[in-house]
Amino acid sequence: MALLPILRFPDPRLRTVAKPVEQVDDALRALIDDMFETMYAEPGIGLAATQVDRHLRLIVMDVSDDKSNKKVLINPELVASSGSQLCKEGCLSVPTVFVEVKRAETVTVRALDREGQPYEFTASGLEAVCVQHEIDHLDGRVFVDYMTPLKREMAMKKLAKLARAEQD
Ligand code: GNR
Ligand code: NI
Repeated sequence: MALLPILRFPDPRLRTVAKPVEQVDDALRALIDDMFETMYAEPGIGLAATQVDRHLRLIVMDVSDDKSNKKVLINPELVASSGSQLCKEGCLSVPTVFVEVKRAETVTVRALDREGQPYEFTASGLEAVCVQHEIDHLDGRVFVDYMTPLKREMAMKKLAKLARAEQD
């Protein structure tokens, strides 16, 4: 197992549109394990392969406090969504920045699990937010895209300052 480096906004690689996974094999499962380890270490509630510079349609998630709700989503598809909610979102690729984003309240997702078996689940609340946030990553979108230009400019400056502070 290994901790993987996470790409930081505005890294252009975060704009890559991920390709479907063609084979669910041991190599992919090793990546899944590393992604969970990285997500829990941060800590975060979700991680898209895009964020670790692997441009495959793969997401790991766990919105629980006790590692009891692990989900692997391979080639996820949003099959239904309804309602709306506002959630203050954060992103491991955009540290220290939090923004309210309007998302669907409930989503139904079809995906493959870590054995390559298809399954479907319905999520609401924070878990639904997380699914939508992660699928955005797979499509090259980052939550800062939903900010007003002024707020986005402020966030960019904050991130640049943080990056400088980390260098010293
Ligand atoms: O850890 C995370 N927390 C979070 C909180 C509110 C809305 C979305 C998220 S996802 C984020 C992890 C991450 O960046 N996933 O891509
Ligand atoms: Ni994110």
